Order: sequence, then structure tokens, then C-alpha cells
Amino acid sequence: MSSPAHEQIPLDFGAEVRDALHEGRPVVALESNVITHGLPYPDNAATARKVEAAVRSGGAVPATIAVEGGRIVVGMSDADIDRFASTPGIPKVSSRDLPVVLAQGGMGALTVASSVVAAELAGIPFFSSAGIGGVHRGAERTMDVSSDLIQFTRSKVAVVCAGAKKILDLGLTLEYLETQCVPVVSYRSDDFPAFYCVSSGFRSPLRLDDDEVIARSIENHWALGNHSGFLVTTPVRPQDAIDGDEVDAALAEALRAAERDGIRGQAITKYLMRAVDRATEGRSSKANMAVLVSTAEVGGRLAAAHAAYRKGVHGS
Ligand code: PSU
Ligand code: MN
Repeated sequence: MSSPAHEQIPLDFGAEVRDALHEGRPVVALESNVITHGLPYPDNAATARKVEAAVRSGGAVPATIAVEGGRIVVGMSDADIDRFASTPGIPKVSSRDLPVVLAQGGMGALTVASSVVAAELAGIPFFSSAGIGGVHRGAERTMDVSSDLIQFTRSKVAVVCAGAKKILDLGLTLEYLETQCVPVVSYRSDDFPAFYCVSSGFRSPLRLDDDEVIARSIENHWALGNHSGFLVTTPVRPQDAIDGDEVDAALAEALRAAERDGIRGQAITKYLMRAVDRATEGRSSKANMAVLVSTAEVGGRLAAAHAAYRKGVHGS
């Protein structure tokens, strides 16, 4: 049963997404913040379209989510994507910003956290993005923990990702998810991946290789009464990856420079990413686009397996 508040948020479904949800066909929710804040125009628009195509080739319908005119758009059109990709200054909207941006009526680009909120409202049980937010390095002093992690403890949406970037403290990120009882399963690999690196150096708590077992595990998680997410990781393809040691070396240097120059808070992520980009001579941004696409393909495939499993169980 839906809560009364649920009914009051206007959702604008793309026709294809609405039909798919009606028929119990697989849909994968996708974030829009990566379009507006992750990559420059026109790479961002081209990548967003490739990500949608990858979800389709995995066997599901893509639903890229944003906010505009006081409504949540669930399934942006190509024209929407191009407009968001090319309009400067669209705010990054996380979970806590969502009520205000909806009330104000402007455009908003949704992070992983707010996309998961929207996906649950829309009845989409799957979300995919290459890099999730996590616990930042130095969080014991700064308390900088991405609200993506907190949202995973509150929304019943399975998240397919390529882990998180090495600029974060991935050990603490895994600890947080364990403490909060959010399952972390690596799909067909042993390690927790690190975005454009195949491995973070941390072993994954769980490994599953079978799509249907993953689908059943997700349903079990919810059947057990957990009102929370389920993380499935899939690593970047080796041919697209950047060597972890190379990233570590670039990061160590960048972290020293950041400390020296007093860079912190909101500014730190972009600063570190730029430094890694320079050190890898632009290869990291190529790897960035590749991992967004390959993760989406796996997201589509697992969403398809999940929808098929639900149909089998409920016989609809
Ligand atoms: N990680 C990436 N690229 C990104 C983000 C994370 O590799 O673009 C974005 C996502 O939208 C994610 C958000 O939800 O940053 C997390 O931001 P914060 O750490 O401020 O919660
Ligand atoms: Mn933060």
C-alpha cells in the first residue's frame, strides 16, 4: 500500500517505461547527475545515450530520472537528456534537496541517492550507475559520508554499480554497508571493484555468478522484511581499466597537494579527479565513459533476470 505522501509527488513517466512497468517487464533507473556534473558536453549526452542503449542490450528498458517543473521525470527523452547535458548550472539534487527543488519547480539533476528515492516511488526495483558515493577519506574528522550510502539503508531498490572511486575510503565504505545490513555481492568476481580499476584491493563480502540466484537473493532480502537496498558490483572490463597502482600513485600526490593548498569539503572530489585525469593523460575519462556503459549493460541483464524471476514466482 502506498502512503498518502507518495500520491502527491507528480511522476511523469516516459511512455515506454510506463508500459514496461505495467507489463512487469524489466526497467533500470539511471541517474542524471552524472550527465550534468560527471562529464563535459557533448560527451555527457553521448554517454547517456550509450548507457541507455547498453541497458536495452542487457534486456531492460532504461529510465533516466531528473526533476523539472515540480515533477519527477521517470524516463527522460533524448531531447530531455540533451537539454540537461547542455544547460549550465543545473543543481546537483541529493535526497534531502529533492523536496525543495520539487517545491521550487526548477530543473534538478539527481544523484544516486535521490534517483533511488524516485525509483522506489515509481515502482522500479533496479538502479544502475558506475560509481556510487561512499565514505570519504578523512571522514573520521570531516564526517563526509555520501548520502548515497544512507539512502541504500532506506529504499528497496537493488543497485548495480562498478563500486566506488579510489578517492574514497573504500574500506570504511564496506564497513558502513556491513553495519547497516546492506548486502554487497560481487557478480562473477572476487573483489570489490573501484570504478575504473578492476579491484579496490578489498575482497567482496559475497560473490555470486548466477543471475537467477542474484534475483532470488534480492527478493529474499525484501521478503525478510528489510526496507533497504541490495548492492551488486560488476567490475570495469579489463581492456577499459586503469591500473590501480597508477591511480594510487596519482592520488597520493594529489592528496598531498590538496592538504598543502587547503582544498577540502565540496571542492575535494573534483580536485582529485582532475589530478588523476592529468596523471593518466586523459585515459581516466575514457575509462570513465567505458565503465558507465559496461555497468549499465550488466544492470539491464540482472534487471531482466529479476523480472523473469518475479514473473515465475507470481505467475503473472
Ligand atoms: N561517483 C562518481 N561519479 C559521480 C558521482 C559519484 O564516480 O558523478 C556522483 C553521483 O551522482 C553520486 C554523487 O550519487 O556523486 C555522490 O555525491 P556525494 O559524495 O556528494 O554524496
Ligand atoms: Mn559529501
